[in-house]
Amino acid sequence: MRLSRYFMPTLREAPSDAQIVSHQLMLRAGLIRQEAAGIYAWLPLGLKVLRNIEQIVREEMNRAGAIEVLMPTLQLADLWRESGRYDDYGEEMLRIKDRHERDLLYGPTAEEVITDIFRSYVKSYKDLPKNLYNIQWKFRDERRPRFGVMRGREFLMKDAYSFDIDEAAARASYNRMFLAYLNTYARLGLKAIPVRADTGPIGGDLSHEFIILADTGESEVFAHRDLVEMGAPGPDIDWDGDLQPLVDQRTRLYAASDEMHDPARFEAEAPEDKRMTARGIEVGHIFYFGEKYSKPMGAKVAGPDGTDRFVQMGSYGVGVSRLVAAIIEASHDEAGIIWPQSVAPFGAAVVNLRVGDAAVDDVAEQAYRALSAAGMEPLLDDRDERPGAKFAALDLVGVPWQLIVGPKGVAEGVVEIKRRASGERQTLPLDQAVKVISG
Ligand code: 5CA
Repeated sequence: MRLSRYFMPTLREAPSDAQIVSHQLMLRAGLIRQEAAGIYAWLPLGLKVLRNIEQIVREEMNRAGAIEVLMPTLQLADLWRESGRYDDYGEEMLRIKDRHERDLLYGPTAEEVITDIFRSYVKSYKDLPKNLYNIQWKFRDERRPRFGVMRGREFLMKDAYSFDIDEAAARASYNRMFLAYLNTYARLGLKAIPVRADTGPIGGDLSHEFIILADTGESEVFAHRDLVEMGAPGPDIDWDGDLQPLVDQRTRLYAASDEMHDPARFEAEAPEDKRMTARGIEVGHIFYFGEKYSKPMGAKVAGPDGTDRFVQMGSYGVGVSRLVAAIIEASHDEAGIIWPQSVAPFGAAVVNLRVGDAAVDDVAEQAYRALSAAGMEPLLDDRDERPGAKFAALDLVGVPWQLIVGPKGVAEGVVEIKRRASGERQTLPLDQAVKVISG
């Protein structure tokens, strides 16, 4: 992409109502624009990052055996009357009437819709287990939308729903999601801590939140340090095998959010030097709730003995749009965003320091083509701007590498590369520079 033709509206100053650094940087770097309280338009750069995160979430869901569907944003109120949640959900639900005076709502989550789909088709235990997910916009009319996309009203969620014949099988489904979540966050460059959680309006008796540490987070977490340091299980585990030991290894170490915290247990289970109290951002939440929806909505399958039973369900949410902000909270400096390579909107930027100088333009074009050929999806800063302004903009938007082409280097047959995360610089011939960047 040539920056001279792109749409990357950066701002010198963040609007004064942006309180946390991720919100300030998302506005300044031209990732989002507020359209109404808690409702945002995604500008080109923000959309690229959102799509990259979405794709990693999708790949890890698929790897764990979940199957993608796409449910509508608008749902029939009648389905929610069946589950009993239509009245319970309260003011957070955006209620809409169509021209036939039928009650609709903008889905805040999709347990009812997926249960309706499931009950229409699946009739036998032989078709289980099933895990269906979608990545779709949700709406919750939050009382206090704030911090940009961190707590929006309209937000993108990955929500998965598992269906099993009995509790043991449902726990196996829960375990697959538990571990898939850890792998997902690791690929996003984040260290996520699974903590025991309250189930809230989703209901059920087994639940974990996934929290990444950040001072600006809305949740307080109490955790054993060994859990914080423990890595993700990695993609090569036996997804059809017994995952309980891998889950137990993590859940036996103390970790709780504020609502579930038990100070006496914390002290008993974690020695003083291992006790960590910190703030964090909830980037995922998983629930096992058994028959909570299948029973009132009549989602039954025939068991091996021929008698019908209600399916055991769980649901599993990832805050995809919130993750854009969460990654920035975890990875930025004074100059701007530092994207992990896996979600970066562009892999590298070629900075032409003297646009219009034939020799410099030529090397910049060569660099751009070589990085494109290496699959780096580069940005070419071919704007007629001062070098300082170019560096400031590229540091702000957080492209992981800058490849800098100036007249002096060109005369000597070299270019300079700078790694955004560390600021480390190297001067190299172009072909080697491309190798280092795409390495
Ligand atoms: N049905 C379940 C799981 S599919 C559910 O709705 N869970 S949830 O309420 O915990 O939401 C899942 C995730 O969505 C949360 O962990 C959070 O990361 C994200 N999320 C929730 N509310 C918002 C919001 N207002 N703005 C941005 N992200 C949100």
